[in-house]
Amino acid sequence: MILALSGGVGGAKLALGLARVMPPEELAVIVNTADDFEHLGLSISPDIDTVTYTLAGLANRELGWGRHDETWSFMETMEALGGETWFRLGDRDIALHVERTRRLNNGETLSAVTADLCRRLGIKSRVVPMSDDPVRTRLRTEEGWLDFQEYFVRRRCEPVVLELLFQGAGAARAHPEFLAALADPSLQAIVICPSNPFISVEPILAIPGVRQALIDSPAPIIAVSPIIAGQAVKGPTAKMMTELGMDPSAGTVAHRYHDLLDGYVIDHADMSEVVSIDARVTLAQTLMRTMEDREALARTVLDAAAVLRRRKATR
Ligand code: FO1
Repeated sequence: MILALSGGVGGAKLALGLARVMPPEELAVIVNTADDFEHLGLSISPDIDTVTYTLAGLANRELGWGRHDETWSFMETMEALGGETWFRLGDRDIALHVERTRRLNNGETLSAVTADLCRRLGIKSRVVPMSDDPVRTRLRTEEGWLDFQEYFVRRRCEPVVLELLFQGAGAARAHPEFLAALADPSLQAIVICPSNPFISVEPILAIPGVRQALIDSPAPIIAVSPIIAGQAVKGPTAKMMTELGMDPSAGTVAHRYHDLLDGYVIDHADMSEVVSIDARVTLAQTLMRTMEDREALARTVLDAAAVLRRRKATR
């Protein structure tokens, strides 16, 4: 089995690559839920939806979120009625939010609803929320504290970020399937996808016991850099790093994961970073434009993990 930690668009791309180059039922994706929020009376889980739509082949690849087969009558009518339209909800997408909200209000857990919706969408891999307890990213900016989607969508990541807070992380319980996978001797690799380390990966690591369970796991941990030549492929990663006083580089991300990494995959453009990284580095093309790119990077990650597993076993 392969475990992938994912959030956002980059994570979903690699998760799809992995699901296509291995038996998809042997892949479990642990998804960040700290981007979740309540909006228009709906419980919205963007990173779960990005992975779900991507694995189901329904994702809008231009936007990086939502569905490709979308219409916008609901949003147009909300506009006409003076409702909130800064967070765009397509007509098909909104059915998912309405149905998930109904089931959560009926007392089902986020993971149970997610598993059932993925089954209905024909997804063979497991998509598991990092926790069924609420965790919410909040950002202290020069304009005060902002909820995540307020910062990310409404303000288009413009405010300068001074501090991040994962509200509720300290009281959240890692999902049992997540912890069971980490302890499973048949686990072949733990892949930290090329997601934003601050807003997609660190909320997962902030849950009590997760970091230690990762370190104790028999499986090697291999991350893919979300930064190529000092730039984020998508989203505010590099901007956040600079604002938080860090050098926006592949090496800095590796240092953020410090004691966790056995392996690290960086782009050929970042070859000079190799010397500063305390893990087994693999150079690859990490920009995923095509399906072939996604599959090639996934194969590279799995091959590197196989080498690391042999080394870990002999230690
Ligand atoms: N991102 C935007 O930049 N603008 C939007 O209007 C927007 C709507 C949206 C609706 C559903 C959904 O699942 C995601 C949506 N996103 C939108 C993306 C979302 O904010 C991000 O994918 C994550 O929160 C960050 O990874």
